Amino acid sequence: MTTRAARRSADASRPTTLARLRPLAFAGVVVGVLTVGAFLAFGDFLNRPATAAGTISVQSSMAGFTPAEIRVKAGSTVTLDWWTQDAAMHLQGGVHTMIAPDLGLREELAAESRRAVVWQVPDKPGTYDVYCDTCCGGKDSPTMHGTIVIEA
Ligand SMILES: [Cu+2]
Repeated sequence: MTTRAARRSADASRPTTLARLRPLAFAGVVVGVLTVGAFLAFGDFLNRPATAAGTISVQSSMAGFTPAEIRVKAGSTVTLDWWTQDAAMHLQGGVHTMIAPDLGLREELAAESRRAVVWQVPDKPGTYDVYCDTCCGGKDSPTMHGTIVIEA
């Protein structure tokens, strides 16, 4: 056995304080990372305002519409509980928009606000495009598009 190998094996059999603390530090880092990850993943969900029965909660953000697909019944009246946490400085005119030309839908939502949009759904079953044209590239950005599905 060389001197160096002997020293290494002696060190391994006699853990230092640092070596004993290492698993603890690692566990702390893991818990921290998971906590941050969970917050990022569920933060929107936790902050989401409670929605009354029969209404559809729709969030506008820099990620587009959430949910990206809104399903409604043809000829029904629905209430969209529409909200955003975005600040005015990020939005043209200080608003998000919800535009579906084929459905006669054109609404605005002020920054950091929430409003109910009572919408008489046209009796036109099908799948329609809806978009926001006041942020993040607007109509030209795929991210700013959502889908409205009108079920028969
Ligand atoms: Cu927008």
